[in-house]
Amino acid sequence: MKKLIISDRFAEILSDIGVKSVFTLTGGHIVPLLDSCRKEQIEIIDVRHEQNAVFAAEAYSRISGKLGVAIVTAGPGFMNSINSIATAYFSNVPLLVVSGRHYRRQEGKGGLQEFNHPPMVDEITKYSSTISNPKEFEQKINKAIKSCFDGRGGPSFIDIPLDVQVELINTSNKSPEIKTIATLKKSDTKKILKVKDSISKAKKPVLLIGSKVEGVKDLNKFVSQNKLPTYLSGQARGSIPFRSKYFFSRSRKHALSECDLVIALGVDFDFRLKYGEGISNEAIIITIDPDKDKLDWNIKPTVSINNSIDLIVNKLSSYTVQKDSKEWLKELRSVEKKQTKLIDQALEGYKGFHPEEFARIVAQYIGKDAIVAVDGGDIVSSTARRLQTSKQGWVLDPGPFGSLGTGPGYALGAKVAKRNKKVFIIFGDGGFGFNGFEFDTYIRLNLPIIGIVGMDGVWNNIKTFHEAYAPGNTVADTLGYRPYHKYIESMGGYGELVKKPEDLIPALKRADKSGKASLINVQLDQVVRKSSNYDS
Ligand SMILES: Cc1ncc(C[n+]2csc(CCOP(=O)(O)OP(=O)(O)O)c2C)c(N)n1
Ligand SMILES: [Mg+2]
Repeated sequence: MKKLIISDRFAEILSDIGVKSVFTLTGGHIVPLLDSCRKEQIEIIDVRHEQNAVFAAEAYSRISGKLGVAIVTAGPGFMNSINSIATAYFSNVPLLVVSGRHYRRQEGKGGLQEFNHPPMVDEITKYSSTISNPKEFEQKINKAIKSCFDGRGGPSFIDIPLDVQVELINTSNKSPEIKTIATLKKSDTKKILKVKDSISKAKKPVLLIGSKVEGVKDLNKFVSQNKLPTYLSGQARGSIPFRSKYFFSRSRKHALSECDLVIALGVDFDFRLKYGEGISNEAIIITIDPDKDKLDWNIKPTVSINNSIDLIVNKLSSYTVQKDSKEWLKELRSVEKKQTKLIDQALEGYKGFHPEEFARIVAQYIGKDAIVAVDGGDIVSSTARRLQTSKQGWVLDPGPFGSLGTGPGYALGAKVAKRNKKVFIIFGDGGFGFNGFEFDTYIRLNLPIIGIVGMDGVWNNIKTFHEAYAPGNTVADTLGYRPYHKYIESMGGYGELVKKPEDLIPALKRADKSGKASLINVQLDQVVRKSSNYDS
């Protein structure tokens, strides 16, 4: 037993569970917490908007596999973080948000920034609570941290009154165990044999990979051994190599309507999969998910296994199945080719700077081995589809909550987690406007993150939808062309405007060479494309 003030014990726990960096924007209600992190030699990364502290903590968690932690001040600081907490919740990312809180003796008196935070985030956290009694600290912080890893994982929230942060407590030195070791249940073994049997009988199998496949060691072996055409959700990008002959991205609709078997690993059958409605009635559906509620969300699975994906895939990949998928793979490959041709046709003989051309060049430049945050509408969907990332989870997209503004925070968290890796952000010009001011943080902290803005002068993704709703009468859809690059330059970063496709790669090379936080602002034509998803 030893005596520590609560904020010191808090920092000690973070250290014990491997947290090396925390993200924050300062405020009077969190000074003791920040001071204790400093004493514990935890790196403190301070940003310009609390939203980005939490987005950064999310990316830190996704990229490093450690718990992401954000510390925000009471009242408005907390309020600013809510969108990001929701984003992490819907993307199932383990994350601890800690907020300061007014003195206990001021409760109900209208003190500065007095607010009862936990009820606001109950809906979007695994656990949320106030630590008002110092004696409850160990138990509550343990519960908050452990809850982050429940099921698929998600954010937890605690707030600690300023006076409680400096209370002395007796502590036992025991910090929470954050990783539980998954074990096979009896019923799982039977189900695994059923899955194996279904795979061997299937003539037209499809593998869908959603989230929670980070660290699934035998995924590639499982895919190639069973010759499974595989489709990845945004968050699963890089789970199988871009060049794998089982990697497919443009034929999913066709595959699902024609298949006889769907294996879904950590998949949400939400709007992104048309609520499961496009799946052939003949298909056997197998769902494997650490989150029980997701096993039959919008679908009726034939077999469902509620366990760690790593464990189940490991067992499944110990079987060798003889099967011939040649015809099926050929069929899907030809659908992919047709789709690619359709997109590329738009570029044939095109005179200006088409967004698809931007997507092609940017994806080519970024290559396989960089982390990419994506933040925008149409420009992001076109570019993300072409990215060749072959590292699990290294495309950081906002997930199903679909918030704009995630890019700067995500890139920051990723760069802090992996300093020696290149980190890019692909922005729409709309997306850039939300949190582009974080470039100041990159400049201050000397982080050479490269942003690329696809500047088409409009909120294109919504303009397209609006145009279909009220042809010729769209409103609130115009941004115009702006010198975003000059703003970065004026702050001490590197910036360039690019207007021609052939100038883009040289500009990116110069940005890279500058070693500075950079923004390449790419002026594109405004081209109507159908990518919105509001009608289903
Ligand atoms: C915080 C937030 N506000 C509004 C939206 C609605 N929205 C989705 S896409 C989009 C347009 C994005 O424009 P831009 O980033 O310029 O990309 P473009 O579609 O023009 O390529 C908007 C406004 C959103 N998703 N998130
Ligand atoms: Mg735009």
